[in-house]
Amino acid sequence: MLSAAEGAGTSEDVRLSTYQGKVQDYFRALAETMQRQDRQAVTLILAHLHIAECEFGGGEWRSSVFPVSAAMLPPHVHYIALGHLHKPQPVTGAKAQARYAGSILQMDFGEREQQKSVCVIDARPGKPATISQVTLSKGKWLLRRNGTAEAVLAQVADCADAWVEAVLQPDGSPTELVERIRALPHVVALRFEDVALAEGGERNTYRGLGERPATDLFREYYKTKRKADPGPDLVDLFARLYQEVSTASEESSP
Ligand SMILES: [Mn+2]
Repeated sequence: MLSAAEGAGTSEDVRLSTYQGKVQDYFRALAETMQRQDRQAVTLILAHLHIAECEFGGGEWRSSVFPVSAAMLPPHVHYIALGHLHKPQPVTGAKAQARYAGSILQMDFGEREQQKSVCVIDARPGKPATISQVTLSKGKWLLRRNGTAEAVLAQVADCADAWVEAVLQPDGSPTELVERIRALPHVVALRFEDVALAEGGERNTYRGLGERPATDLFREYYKTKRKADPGPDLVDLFARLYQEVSTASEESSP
């Protein structure tokens, strides 16, 4: 919606309000057109939007879409089907029935607790649409399992209907056991728990090599590899991923 020329040389705030203004104009024009045309028509809107009041699933590419308010969605429409957020949810602040059906698969280990579903919309002229949510039961789940290598191996050995992230306690488990877990075809990630976090210690964002922030270390590494400084977007992305990985063992319970 924003041309390169509109985005170039402007601040993030200006780009955000330009985008929001365009979304609002677009929906106004759409609503007017619908009003002028057949009043007995079934009206549906499909949009790829980030509604600010809604919740992320976890695996979305967060920086790629500006947020807009639910209040911008037009009224007098049977149903507004939204995409972008992976968590299935209704849009409560909208003036028409609006929902994110959500992704049909768990796209990230952060979405591992989410029951995925699809929506069936029954819309007829002159009546409110009815929405039924259908739970999806096929496909592979994402699971995270924590514990000693022995315990994790026992739990995940026959989890063939899931993709598993194994988070092992760094308790000096025999390498042979760790390698057996790693070799399981459905174990897609294996890492060791952070001891300080597991024991409820203060999270130190700067842990690692000395006392230097991870982003500094990343900048230095990038420079040695590419002979140039990383762009601010890349550093932001790194910081976000680093943060996610650093907090991952905090949110999981054994
Ligand atoms: Mn998207």
